[in-house]
Amino acid sequence: MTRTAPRICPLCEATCGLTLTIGRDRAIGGEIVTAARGDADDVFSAGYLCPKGASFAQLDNDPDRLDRPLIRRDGRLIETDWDTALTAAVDGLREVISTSGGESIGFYLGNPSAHTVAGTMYAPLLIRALGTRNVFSASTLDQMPKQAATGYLVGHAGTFAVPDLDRTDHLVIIGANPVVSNGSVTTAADFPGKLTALRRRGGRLTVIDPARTRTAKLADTHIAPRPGTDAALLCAVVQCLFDEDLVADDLGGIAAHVLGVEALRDEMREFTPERVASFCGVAAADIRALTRSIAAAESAAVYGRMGTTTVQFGTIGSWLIDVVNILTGNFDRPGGVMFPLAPTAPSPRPARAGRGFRTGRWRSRVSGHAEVGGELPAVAMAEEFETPGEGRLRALVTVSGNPVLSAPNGARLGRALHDAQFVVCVDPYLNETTRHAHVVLPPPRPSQSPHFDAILNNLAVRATARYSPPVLPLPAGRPDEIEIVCRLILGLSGAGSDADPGLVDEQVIAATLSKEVTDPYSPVAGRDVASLVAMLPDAPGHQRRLDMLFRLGAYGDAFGSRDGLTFADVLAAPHGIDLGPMRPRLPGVLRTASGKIELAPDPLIGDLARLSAAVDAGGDPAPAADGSLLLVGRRHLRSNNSWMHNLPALTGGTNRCTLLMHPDDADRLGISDVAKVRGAGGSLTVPVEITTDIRPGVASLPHGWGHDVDGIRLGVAAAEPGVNVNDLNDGALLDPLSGTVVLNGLPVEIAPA
Ligand SMILES: Nc1nc2c(c(=O)[nH]1)N[C@H]1C(S)=C(S)[C@@H](COP(=O)(O)OP(=O)(O)OC[C@H]3O[C@@H](n4cnc5c(=O)[nH]c(N)nc54)[C@H](O)[C@@H]3O)O[C@H]1N2
Ligand SMILES: Nc1nc2c(c(=O)[nH]1)N[C@H]1C(S)=C(S)[C@@H](COP(=O)(O)OP(=O)(O)OC[C@H]3O[C@@H](n4cnc5c(=O)[nH]c(N)nc54)[C@H](O)[C@@H]3O)O[C@H]1N2
Ligand code: SF4
Ligand SMILES: [Mo]
Repeated sequence: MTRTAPRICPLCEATCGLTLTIGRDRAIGGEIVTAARGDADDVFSAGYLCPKGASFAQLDNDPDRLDRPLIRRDGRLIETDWDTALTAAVDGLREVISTSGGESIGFYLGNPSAHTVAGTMYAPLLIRALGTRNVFSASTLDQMPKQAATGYLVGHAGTFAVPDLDRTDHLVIIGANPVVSNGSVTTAADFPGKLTALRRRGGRLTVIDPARTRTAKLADTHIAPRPGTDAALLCAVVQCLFDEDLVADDLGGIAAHVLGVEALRDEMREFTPERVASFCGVAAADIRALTRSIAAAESAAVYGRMGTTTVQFGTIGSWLIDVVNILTGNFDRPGGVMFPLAPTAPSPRPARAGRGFRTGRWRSRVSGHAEVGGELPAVAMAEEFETPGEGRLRALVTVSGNPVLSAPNGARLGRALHDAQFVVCVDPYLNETTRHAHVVLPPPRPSQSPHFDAILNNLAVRATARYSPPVLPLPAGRPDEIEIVCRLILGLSGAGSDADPGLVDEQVIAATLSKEVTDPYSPVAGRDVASLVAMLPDAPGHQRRLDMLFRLGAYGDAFGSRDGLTFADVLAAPHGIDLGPMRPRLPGVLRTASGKIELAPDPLIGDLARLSAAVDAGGDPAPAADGSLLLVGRRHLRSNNSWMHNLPALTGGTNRCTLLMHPDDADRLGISDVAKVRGAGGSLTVPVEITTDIRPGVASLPHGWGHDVDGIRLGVAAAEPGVNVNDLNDGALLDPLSGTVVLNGLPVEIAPA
């Protein structure tokens, strides 16, 4: 007997609806997931899935997944029971707090947390309970520059404008490969299909990428710049818009909400296409043609990702992308870039001046890196452990992170964790990072966990309300990830790790509603908190919170005072509820101090001098005979950062850890099959693939590999370990405005092995 159940895929930002097949497994005498296919009825993804989603069953049943918690005894990690593990975790952390203070605990939040209820709705509460400002995450290996740029522009670092993929006439993709990544900081299922649809309706696709990626191969125009130079190229686009009088009349209708156009014009004056051309490795005529094609399009959306953020000028590059959208009249309008409105986001309030966005509210102890978005650079973790003195890190809590592989200089971090007083990892695998833990608390299988995209819905190109309850029951006494995190929170707060985890939710509910009822613009203004709480369902805490958020949100029933969504409605719609396309949201979303879009904020303008100096120094040196190349990253459709190399369905074939090089470079350096690559952080010997799909002077190596260390339990991955590209990187090159490390455009030396 088999049955099926819908489940939103947790494996990337596309949030596809899956249909899981569930059957009895004779060996375990219970139900397991046996297959996954796309859910044709899902209101968001309409049946799309990729190979990762299709391997859901293998992921769920991976024999290397930890079922029981681990605790370190006499130097070895051994299995234990949940009460012992949770008590040990809380006691160990409290001990560090009492002897060295809360600041001596670091917290690292990894990528999969963006896809779990525990990560999105509970991890922030755990950070608060730890009481530390030493917070690190994958954001400073990823999109923090976009957050900072957005913060300066609109006053809030989480209010992103995303490309209106379904309606745009010209999509300009810079430094992203959504045909492989399935999109990022833009949630859209079937990104490849949307690109095809764009072409079919007569629209244009431009891709700017030093590699001729699968996305670039779909483009009408592919521009291959030198890595790390997009900010200069975008300055030239802006300069050209002003110079050729291509700025949209009234900025497409939003000029009243925009400050700083003239200041920006002055700042861009020197960045002519002719000046930046050799630095960018792009002909001035091509930059002018690009500019004119964006300005001439009925609608256009410029979209940038990893290739524009994890670079030396990441924040100004991210800023300039939206500057181009704004100047060409494509900001906050259909077909341009727009602000999504998720069903659990607070319902829109009238425009008001806010506090604006600031960084540097605190600084890292050793290098003095500025705090950005409440975080310090992930690459600063190791030195914070190593360097003696007041405030030294002595403990680390990780939730869904593998920074030893995913961050530069992981070997150094690994040594620091090995010597740390206490390390707690909430993670289902014993891997390169968690092998250093004193306690490992594994979440259950995805099939045993609920799913709701509390973060990604805020980035979705179309609003939907979708929730997946757990598909399979938890074994008795086995906490889910929400309970694991709640029990840590309660243990740290002194309530005891055995207190009712629902207390955490009730506190959030009480605090949220108390604030809402006193806000004159809230849909529940003036109402009685206790009577609102009484309307929430008798259900698990996270469902009570979701019910509250839906009912307070733009599509909600305002706790019975209007027609609208409740959690019960969403639960009753297993394939989701469609809430329509994005709608204009200016000026309501603005929270800058001026209450306007601040087009030329001081910190960004200030960083232009650094860019200008790089342009002057840069030029396009003929590829040096000594083998200096710029290294970029790449992703594979059947890979997911560092943690999905353990599934047989996803390994082998083209999913290999190889160095891509252009034949001109390979010939010049005498490289045919294996190369030695040296960076500031170390060197690696790597198999080479020679291809014209990469710009001369550039090489590409994927990340997340290097599973050849002792003490991990990843049998499949260890059989084909690959090398860890981040061992080449000493983490010293950062985008100063966001603390984000350079992962793309890293200088390396390449020689035959
Ligand atoms: N050179 C280079 N380095 C890069 C990048 C690059 O392009 N080039 N990309 C960067 C980017 S964009 C990112 S986001 C980071 C990612 O880096 P991280 O976020 O640090 O780590 P991941 O490699 O995604 O590892 C995820 C961890 O989460 C665990 N996990 C999986 N599912 C769950 C779950 O449901 N719950 C919990 N608690 N844990 C879970 C896995 O076992 C694994 O240990 O890597 C960055 N590193
Ligand atoms: N299959 C798969 N999907 C994934 C992931 C995965 O590991 N595998 N990871 C997920 C995560 S965590 C993220 S953050 C997203 C990332 O999603 P994307 O950003 O779409 O993915 P990347 O492959 O990193 O694309 C970056 C592109 O930038 C190019 N590039 C490098 N340097 C430069 C530069 O200086 N300028 C320009 N213009 N381009 C440059 C690279 O050649 C590459 O094609 O993908 C997510 N989806
Ligand atoms: S694109 Fe693939 S990994 Fe991403 S959500 Fe869809 S099925 Fe899952
Ligand atoms: Mo990422």
